[in-house]
Amino acid sequence: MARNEFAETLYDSYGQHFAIDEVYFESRTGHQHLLIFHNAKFGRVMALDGVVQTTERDEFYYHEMMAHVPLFAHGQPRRVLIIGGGDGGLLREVVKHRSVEHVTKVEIDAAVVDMAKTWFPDHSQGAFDDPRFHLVIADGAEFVRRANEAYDVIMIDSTDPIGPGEVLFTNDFYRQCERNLAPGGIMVTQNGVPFMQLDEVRKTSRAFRDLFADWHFYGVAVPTYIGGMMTLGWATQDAGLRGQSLEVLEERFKTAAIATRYYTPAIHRGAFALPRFVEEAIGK
Ligand code: AG3
Repeated sequence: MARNEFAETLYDSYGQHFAIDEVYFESRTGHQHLLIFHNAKFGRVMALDGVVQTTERDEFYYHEMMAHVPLFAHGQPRRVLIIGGGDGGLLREVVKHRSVEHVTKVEIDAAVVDMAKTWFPDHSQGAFDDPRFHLVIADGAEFVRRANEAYDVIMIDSTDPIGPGEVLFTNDFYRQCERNLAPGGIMVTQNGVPFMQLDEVRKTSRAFRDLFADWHFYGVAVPTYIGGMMTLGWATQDAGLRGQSLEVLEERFKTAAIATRYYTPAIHRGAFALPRFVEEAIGK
């Protein structure tokens, strides 16, 4: 393939470029444009519609923070729902928790799951074959509208709100998720890089305000989600879970004996401290 550079198209006047050593896969899947290539610094890279979704080298920042913050804050998560996350990296972290008995993952694009199994085996590390795991290929918004479940944690591992991911940022979608949470349940969301996408966090905060007794955002600076830290949304009816003490988190983390490369209980606590401009945008 006569192509040796990938230029991300997420932002108009600023962006990141990757040298491509080799293109492994490229296609229009029916839902989106999928590209998988190799880069010397980041290893295998997956882009959807011109936007980097995940890379072998830095995926652990995002997947560990999206999984372990709600799961350790909850304490006894048994039922987990993942919307999106076709690459399986988030699922890998979720199934490390022994209390989890059931994980459903709803992915709109079967091609992403298939190609991730082929090209990103280190993301899922066998998690797609875990007996607790159920894969549903469907529209996530449709799924939660029809579902009548009680999940302990719902994780929205979405693309940006452009194309198939757009509906996963609407008030109605968040309302349907809330309806499918068990008492003490927590929802976490991918909410963009606030320096670049402040409106996303602002819009989501307005929706959360109407629906949840306790909501906030927490940060993680993922190298290939350029523009500084990304915000992940936090929403629950249980106001005690966000402030879980360091002692409790340390104890749970130790007992779980889960090996991490980014997550620590101290980072968990600190991640909820937000820059002033983000606090202002979300009205706190
Ligand atoms: N989905 C989040 C990609 C967000 C990219 N957005 C951005 N850089 N603003 C990742 C899927 C990983 N499982």
